[in-house]
Amino acid sequence: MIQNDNIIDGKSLSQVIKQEISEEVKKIVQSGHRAPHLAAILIGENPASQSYVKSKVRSCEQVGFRSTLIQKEADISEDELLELVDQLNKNEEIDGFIVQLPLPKHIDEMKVTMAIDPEKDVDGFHPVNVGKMSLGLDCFLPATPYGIIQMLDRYGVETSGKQCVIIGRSNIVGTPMSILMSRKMKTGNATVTLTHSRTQNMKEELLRADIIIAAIGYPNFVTADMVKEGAVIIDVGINRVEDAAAKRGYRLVGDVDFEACKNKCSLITPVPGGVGPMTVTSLLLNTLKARKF
Ligand code: L34
Repeated sequence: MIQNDNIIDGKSLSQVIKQEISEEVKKIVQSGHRAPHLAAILIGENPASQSYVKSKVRSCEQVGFRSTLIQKEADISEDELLELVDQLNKNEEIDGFIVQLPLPKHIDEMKVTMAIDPEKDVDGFHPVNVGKMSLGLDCFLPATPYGIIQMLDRYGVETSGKQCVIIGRSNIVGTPMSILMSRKMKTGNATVTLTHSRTQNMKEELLRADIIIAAIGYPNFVTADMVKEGAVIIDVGINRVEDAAAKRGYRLVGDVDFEACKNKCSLITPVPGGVGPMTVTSLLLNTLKARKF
């Protein structure tokens, strides 16, 4: 990657990886096979979910994948959704699929996740994939953590023996990230601290960190006084903050006070253009992996 500042450019890196994926797709198609095919189920009208799923579909087109978007009203019953999942499990034309979260309150997210065939679970959310990840077995890694690992790897961030402090213990980011960063492998071997809402002395914990991974969904939570000189900062937060001056009426801010922290750290991911695009690209990598012959 071309580097002329201390920004980890997730948008550019995702373009590079998409280019690599499209080369693979060309080879698949040239050898007479059909291209990988991703399906996405989108329930309801959540604007953020709509925008993320749209970006996933657009990215499929960019790399030559087939994609199918299934949109349903927010009042769909849990049984209907489970039926839809079952159809996708059985559809041999579809290699992998996702159910975009969050789901409406009357639907049990874990029940739906557990209904997905683990071999088509390109989000890596099914307990079988989470279990395999914990044991270091081959599996689908959840897209956001997978994207972060690739950013650290391709920007040459040394993680072995480093202090990594993660903020947030969600099933889709904080918890899997803590497992991956402590694994005995390249871009792993870190000493991991998983902090959360009950953590005492958050500032003290963060000041020890060589690598900070912020995933709490609280705008500008990490301020410059909480960051050690030279630390690497990965900002997973995508918070919509009202802004009358902005075109869409809001702007996106991360969990980190970017402007203040960027002068103190050695590397930092921006929001937007950091972890978000890498999440989408990692989903494509999982779908490529799911394509079986
Ligand atoms: N099932 N649900 C399922 N799988 C996922 O992997 C997700 N996630 C998270 C929410 N729910 C999910 C996503 O897709 C978050 N997420 C996601 C995907 C893409 C982006 C952000 C979050 C993204 O592209 N962000 C852009 C800005 C987008 C905008 O303008 O709103 C960025 O540059 O950060």
